[in-house]
Amino acid sequence: ISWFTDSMREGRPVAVETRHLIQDTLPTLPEGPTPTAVATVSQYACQRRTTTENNNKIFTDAFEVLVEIYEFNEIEGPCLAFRRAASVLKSLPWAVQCLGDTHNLPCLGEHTKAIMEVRPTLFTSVFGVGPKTAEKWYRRGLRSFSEILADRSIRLNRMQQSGFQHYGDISRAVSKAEALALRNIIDEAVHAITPDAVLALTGGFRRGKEFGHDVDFIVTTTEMGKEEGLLPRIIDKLTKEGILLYCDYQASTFDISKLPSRRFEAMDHFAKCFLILRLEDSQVGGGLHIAEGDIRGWRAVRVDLVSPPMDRYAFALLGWSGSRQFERDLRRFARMERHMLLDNHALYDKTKKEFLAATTEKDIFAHLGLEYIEPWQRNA
Ligand code: DCT
Ligand code: MG
Repeated sequence: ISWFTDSMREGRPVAVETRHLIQDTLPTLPEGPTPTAVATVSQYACQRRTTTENNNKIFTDAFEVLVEIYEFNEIEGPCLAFRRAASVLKSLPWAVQCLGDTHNLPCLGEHTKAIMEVRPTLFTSVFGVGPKTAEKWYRRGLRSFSEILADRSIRLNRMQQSGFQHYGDISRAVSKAEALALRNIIDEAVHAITPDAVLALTGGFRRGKEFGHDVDFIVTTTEMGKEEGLLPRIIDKLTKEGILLYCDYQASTFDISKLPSRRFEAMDHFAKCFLILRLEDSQVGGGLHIAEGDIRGWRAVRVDLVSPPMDRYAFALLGWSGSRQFERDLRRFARMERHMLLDNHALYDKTKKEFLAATTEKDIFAHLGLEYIEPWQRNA
């Protein structure tokens, strides 16, 4: 795998026979099933309990590398297949010991022998650089950050400039202590603006993860309508505090009359902002998660704030708590098994032709006829 990811990073074209890659990670496994591996596992992540404890990391890492490659090449079928396979393995309270262990598991079928060329994913690791731009740069013969930064014909947009400027910090994982310190900072800011503010830490940290790539928050007010203008005021406050390094604010385009949304996995319409904030060492219990020898005393961190109206809070919280695979399967389950449409805004019953209200996540699980799954069990 490290040979493979290194090749990808260096942008070397790599022809890969995918089945070999997977099987090379399983060479010493005996054939027959071990007696512990018999319990039935649902094909839906929302009927599995997936904690951060991953007993099959060696396999899920391999699958996730493949997912990345297929995703980059926009080949959906195998991408989804490997994603589901990785997700099933993450839910197992035991480690797969032999190939026979996987016989009764869902989503682990025979996969196509795809031989493909890998293109540079190095550039897409920069905040603000998508696959299209990365490909364009690569085609021009550019192979490193310094070549891009030195190329005068390249105009970086504001987001990409910040992406390069804070590359080291942003590509470094955010610790739980850093996430909690940021919660204090945001909490102080919103409560100075309005006393009826509601703030929730969401995303991976709500699922109990120790590290994340960013910190996600939902922020709103108990009084409906008052959430409008809340994010601009928070942004203003963070600017005055001198800790706002980058901000991309997107106003709400939420329109209740346009629900239910047919577009599967469409981005939600709530007001949101994608930020880079400056976090001081003194603000973090136990100190910043920075490299040894880094004496700046601060680091940059990616933070997302989403601001739904209060009557949409439970849907937004459920949607932003992830994991992405858990959300995908929750929606698929709603559609396939219940004839309902679920997204970050609402739950719609197609049989009864009505919206189902919810003030908590438990309400939504109950509407779907699902056992409640705690956030820390949603690491699918
Ligand atoms: N999400 C969403 N709509 C978006 C973006 C994200 O509903 N436009 C959901 C999917 C998962 C959750 O919000 C948080 O997204 P990420 O921060 O990408 O994932 P994470 O689980 O928090 O992972 P990480 O720890 O790497 O940040
Ligand atoms: Mg996150």
